[in-house]
Amino acid sequence: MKRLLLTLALLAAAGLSGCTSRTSGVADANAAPATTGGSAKGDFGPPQGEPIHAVLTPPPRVPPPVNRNHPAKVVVELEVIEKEMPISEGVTYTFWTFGGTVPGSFIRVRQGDTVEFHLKNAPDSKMPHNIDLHGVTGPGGGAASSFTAPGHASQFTFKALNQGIYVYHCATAPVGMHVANGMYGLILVEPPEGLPKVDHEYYVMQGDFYTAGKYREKGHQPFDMEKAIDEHPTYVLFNGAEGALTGDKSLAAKTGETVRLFVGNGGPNLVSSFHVIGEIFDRVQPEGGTHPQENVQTTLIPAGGAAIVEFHLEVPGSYVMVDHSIFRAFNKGALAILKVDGPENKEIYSGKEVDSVYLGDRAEPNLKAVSTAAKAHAAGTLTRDEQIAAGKQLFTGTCSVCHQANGEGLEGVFPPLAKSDYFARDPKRIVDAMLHGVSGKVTVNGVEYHSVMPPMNQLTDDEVANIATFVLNSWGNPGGQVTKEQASASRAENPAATQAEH
Ligand code: HEC
Ligand SMILES: [Cu+2]
Repeated sequence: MKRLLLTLALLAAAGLSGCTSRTSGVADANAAPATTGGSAKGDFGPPQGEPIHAVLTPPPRVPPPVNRNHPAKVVVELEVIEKEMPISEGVTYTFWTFGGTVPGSFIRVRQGDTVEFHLKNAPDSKMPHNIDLHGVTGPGGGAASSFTAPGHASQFTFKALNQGIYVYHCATAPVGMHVANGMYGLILVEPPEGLPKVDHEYYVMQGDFYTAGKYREKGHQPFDMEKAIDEHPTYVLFNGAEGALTGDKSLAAKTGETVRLFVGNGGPNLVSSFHVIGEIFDRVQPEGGTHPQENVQTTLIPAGGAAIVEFHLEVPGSYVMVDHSIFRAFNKGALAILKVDGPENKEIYSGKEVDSVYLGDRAEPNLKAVSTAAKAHAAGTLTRDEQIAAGKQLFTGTCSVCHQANGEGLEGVFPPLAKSDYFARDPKRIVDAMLHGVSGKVTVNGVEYHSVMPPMNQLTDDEVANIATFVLNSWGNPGGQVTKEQASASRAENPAATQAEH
C-alpha cells in the first residue's frame, strides 16, 4: 500500500513538472525512474561498487533482501545438473535442474542491476541446456547466448530493467521436454526501495510431470512425450515432488506473522488456480506485475508466470496450498502445507480440526508402509503385520472420511466397521463392499442403514487386501488376513470393477 502511495506521489510530482498529457490516476511504470539515464524502464546508470556474488537458494528458501540503494554488478553462477530424485514415495524420476533442485535456485537482484550470468552444464550431463529469463530485455531472454554443452560454461550480461517476479527456464529443443523435466525457477527483481518487510518469504513453484507409469506407480519412471503433448499429466506438483512441502517439510509460521509467497508456475502445460485453504490473500501481485490486488481467494498463475502473494496469519493450524483444479490436488499431488503455530483465536475461528478428513493420506507423506508392503509382496515375503501397517495408511486416505478414523461410523449415516457383525463371519464381505460398493438396506449390529457406498475399484488388489486385513485386525474385530488373490477373485465377479493398472 505504501509503495502504491509512493508511486502515486511520484506520478503527481511528474504531473506538476509539466507532464500534462498523462491521464490522472493511471499509474505508469515508466514514470518512477524518469529521472535516470539510458532506458525509460529502470536504468539507474552504471553499476557502482565492487561486483556482488548473488546468494542463490534452493526452494522453499528465498535469498535475503538486496538492501542496497544503488545499482551494482551482480554475478550469478548457476549449474545445470541432471539427476535422479524421488517424485513420489517409492517413485524416482530423472530431473534436469538449475542448481540441483526443482524448481531451480532462487535469484534475487535489484532493479537497475547489471547481471553477469554464468551458466555451467555439469560434465556428466547428457544434454546441452540454456536459460531464458523472463526478466531479461533482449531476444530470447538470454537463450541464444547461454547454449551450453555438457562440461562447458557460458556467460552473458543483462541489465534488470523491469522490477517484478519472473520465471526462468531452459529453452533448448525440445523445449517442452526440458521444462517438463524440471528446468525452471524464479528471479526476483526488487523495486529500488525494496519490498515491504514481512516475517517469512517462501518460494513455491508448480509444475506438471509426465511419467510412463500411472500416478504413484513404483520404481523409476521415464518421461512420456505422448502424455506431455496430449497435456495429460501424471503428476501436478509444488516444488518437484509429492510431499516436498508436507509433513516435516511443511512451510512454517506463527500467528500474528505475515507471509509472502513467491509462487511460480513452470508448466509446461497447465495454468494454476493457486489457493490456500482457509486463508485469504490480503495482497496479490497478479502475474508478478507491479499493481497489487487485495482480498483475493484464488489467483491464476499462467504457465511461465508468477505471482507475489501476501497474507497475515490469525488462526493456528494447517493451511493447505492447492491448485484449485482440485483433482490435481488430491489425485496428482498438487498439495503443500503451511503449518501455523500459536494460540487459538476462537473469536475468528471456533477451532474444530477437519484437516485429516479433508486431506486423507495426502497430509503426511507417510506412504512408506504402503511401498514396504508392495516390495514385500513382490518378494513373496509379505507378512500380516506389513499388510496391517499399509492398510492403516490406505484406510486413512480412502475410508475414514465416512467410517471415521476409529471405525465407529456416524450414527444413522455411515455404519460402524468396529465390531461390525456384517462381516464378522465372512471377511469376503469387506472385500466385496470395497470393490462393488454397498447399497440398499443394510443391518449392522441391529441398526438399519439405507444409504449407498460407491465402489472403490480404483484401489489395486494389493490395496484392497491390505485395507481388509487392517479392518479385520482393528477395533475389536475378529482378526484374519485377506490376500491379493482373494481381492482379485472378488473383482472378477463384476467385470465393471476392472483392476486399476498399477
Ligand atoms: C463415501 C462414504 C464411504 C466411504 C469412503 C466408504 N464407505 Fe463403506 N459404507 C458407506 C455406507 C453409506 C455404507 C452403508 C451402505 C448402505 O446403507 O447400503 C457402507 C458400508 C460398508 C460396509 C458394510 C457395513 C459395515 O459397517 O460393516 C463395509 C464393510 C464398508 N462399508 C467398508 C468400507 C471400506 C473398507 C472403505 C474404504 C475402502 C469404505 N467402506 C469406504 C460409506 C462409505
Ligand atoms: Cu535444458
